[in-house]
Amino acid sequence: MLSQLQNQLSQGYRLTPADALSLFQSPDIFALGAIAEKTALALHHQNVYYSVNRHINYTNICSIGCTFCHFSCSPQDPAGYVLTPAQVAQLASQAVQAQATEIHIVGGINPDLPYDYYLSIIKEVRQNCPSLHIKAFTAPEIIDLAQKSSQSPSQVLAQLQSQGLNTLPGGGAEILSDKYFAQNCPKKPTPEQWLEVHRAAHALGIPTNATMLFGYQETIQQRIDHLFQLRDLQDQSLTQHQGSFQCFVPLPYIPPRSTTANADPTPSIDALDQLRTIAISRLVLDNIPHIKAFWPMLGLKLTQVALCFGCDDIDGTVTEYRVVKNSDQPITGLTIHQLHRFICQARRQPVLRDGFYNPIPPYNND
Ligand code: V47
Repeated sequence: MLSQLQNQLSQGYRLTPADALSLFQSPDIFALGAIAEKTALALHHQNVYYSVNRHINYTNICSIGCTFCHFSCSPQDPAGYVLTPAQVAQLASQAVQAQATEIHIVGGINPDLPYDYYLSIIKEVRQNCPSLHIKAFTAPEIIDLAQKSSQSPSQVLAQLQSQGLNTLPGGGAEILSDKYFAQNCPKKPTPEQWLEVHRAAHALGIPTNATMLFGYQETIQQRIDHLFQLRDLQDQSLTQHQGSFQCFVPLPYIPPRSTTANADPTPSIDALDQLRTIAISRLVLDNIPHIKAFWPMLGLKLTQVALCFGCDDIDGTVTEYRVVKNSDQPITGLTIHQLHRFICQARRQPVLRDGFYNPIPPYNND
């Protein structure tokens, strides 16, 4: 199958779910990777996109309790925190001083935070940082806001947009399967609600991202179904709406620190499975322009390899990352210089981008 696939794809053939299953079963990881790499090169040439950005988590208090999440804590937990909108805006201003062009703001589903709190975050960041790209709030947060304000997700999105929201991040999709959600995150807004929020955002002209959490309890068939649901929604959005998915972000499951530190040195999800999943994502999602290797979760070494398996984006400098940890401290960011060197080592061209993937003239830092 792999020997013919490259030709078929170049003639516009679209993979079927059965094709994707055979690719997951194929032992030839390098042939698969080469096809995904060619596909990415045809779309983006040598370019690898990055942003100067900061991830801000305004609260870790969450009432949802997903079994895979080691970031959140219950409303009663003393380790819980909430940043005020002014504190979020201050972090955003600091990021701008450090040349950031994009901010990624997400948090837990905190029952004590009122609707106005979220509007104030966007409003205050926008007032303090007029030209900063604001990517904020996952689909479950938008559903929570709709419930808090007795509005539809579309009305909430329109209000956030009017305050200065630019795009939505892709979190909260996990594996888009009712059965998976019932097992691992029964209190979370459903897969259909996740799709509804992204559909509504696209209808309002708000571009969004999509994630897939893989390597945690799901079957290969569920991964495939997830990818095809995204491809179907994107087909609709591209024909009917102004907005669409800009980027797909495959997120490998990271176990809690205590598990990482135990006697078993083998990772819970193997590197080849991660690369295979990334390559197949590139091939199935033929209508989503960018595939992101999110280095805080993939790790830097595998991120570099992922650039040869279909990825063309590595998120950015990040500054700090709290959702998963590789020590007791948050993951700290990379400098622009480090990102450049890292991308060049993979024989790719670093391209600083804005939040809509427009290239920004690079800083003179080589
Ligand atoms: O929705 C939670 C996942 C997501 C774990 O849109 C975990 O550009 C691995 O969505 N191991 C949040 N993953 C992160 C996210 C994201 C990250 C980077 C860029 C973008 C983007 C989006 O992280 C959650 C969940 O699916 N997650 N726990 C874990 N232990």
